[in-house]
Amino acid sequence: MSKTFNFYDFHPALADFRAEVTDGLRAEPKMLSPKFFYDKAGSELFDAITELTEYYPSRTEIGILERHGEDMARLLGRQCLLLELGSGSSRKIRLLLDALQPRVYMPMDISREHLIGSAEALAADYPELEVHAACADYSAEFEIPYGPAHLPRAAFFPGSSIGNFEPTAAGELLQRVAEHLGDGGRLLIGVDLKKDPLRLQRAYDDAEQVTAAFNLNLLQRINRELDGDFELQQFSHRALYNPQQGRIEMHLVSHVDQTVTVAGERFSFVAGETIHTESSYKYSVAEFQQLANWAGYQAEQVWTDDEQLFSVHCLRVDSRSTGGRQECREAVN
Ligand code: AVJ
Repeated sequence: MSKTFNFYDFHPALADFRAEVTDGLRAEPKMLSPKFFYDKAGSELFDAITELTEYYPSRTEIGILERHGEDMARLLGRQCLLLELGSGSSRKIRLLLDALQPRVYMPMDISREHLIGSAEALAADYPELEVHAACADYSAEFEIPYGPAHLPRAAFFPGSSIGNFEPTAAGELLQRVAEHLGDGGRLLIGVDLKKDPLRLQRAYDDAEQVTAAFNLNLLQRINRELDGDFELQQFSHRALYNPQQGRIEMHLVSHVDQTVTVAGERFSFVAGETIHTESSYKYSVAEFQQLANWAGYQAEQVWTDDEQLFSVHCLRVDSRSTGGRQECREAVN
């Protein structure tokens, strides 16, 4: 076992899940946040997605990390406190640990069981490393539960999970991360690139229907945790690329007119109506650098694969670089 393994539980309360879901189902159009995908079954389905032929992001990012990990480690600096947002199975960080040798690794994820299992396994494999795992929703304000002031800070935010946020919210999240890092701190972040819409669409609507199961699992979770009565056969998965917004959208489409009860409240659907369950924004390198600039970072380096499918950016917190007056939306459009 490693020197230190600590676990901090800031998992959102069931009451918050209930309030967000019922608000989202009352809204027009209906929507649910993709952060709710990741219960135990959802995290396992997501791991299965990363193995699919069609889903290029994970394997492409891993290829970039394998190829350029040494350079990345040099930029981030040894002996740092390393925060990871959305650490999931902590598979990618392993590619950097030998070169980076951080003092403290602080994985943060909303999926509690998945986080504990992965962080414990990592702590066992790296006995010199102090591991402080935090179950938290990083889309809201979040705390750094353990932060010795003398350690330089870095953050890792892989997988293009930043794409789940509307550009304005993405900029605000990057700003909050910058505040935690402090001036001179570095953020290594994976960002999926704009590309052929058909390729994108296939990545989110695979032949084996794993992504469909991942999307529909959200209804099952609501049935179980919020006493819902969604009939899963009455909904289907839809993924489409929205070129105006530069994002993949995932929806659950109601096959028929129907009424569903969740947490004692009734919600009506007309045939063809959808629940918008996820957006996954895609950025060109220049668009993302502009967003980063707006959030108070200097773009330091960017790595891509040969096919230009995916990018990994190294950003340096530089509070003078903020494009503060400019609207974040403008920065990316
Ligand atoms: C984990 C948010 C990066 O947007 O590609 C995969 C989630 N959704 N297939 C993504 C996801 C459908 C994934 N992120």
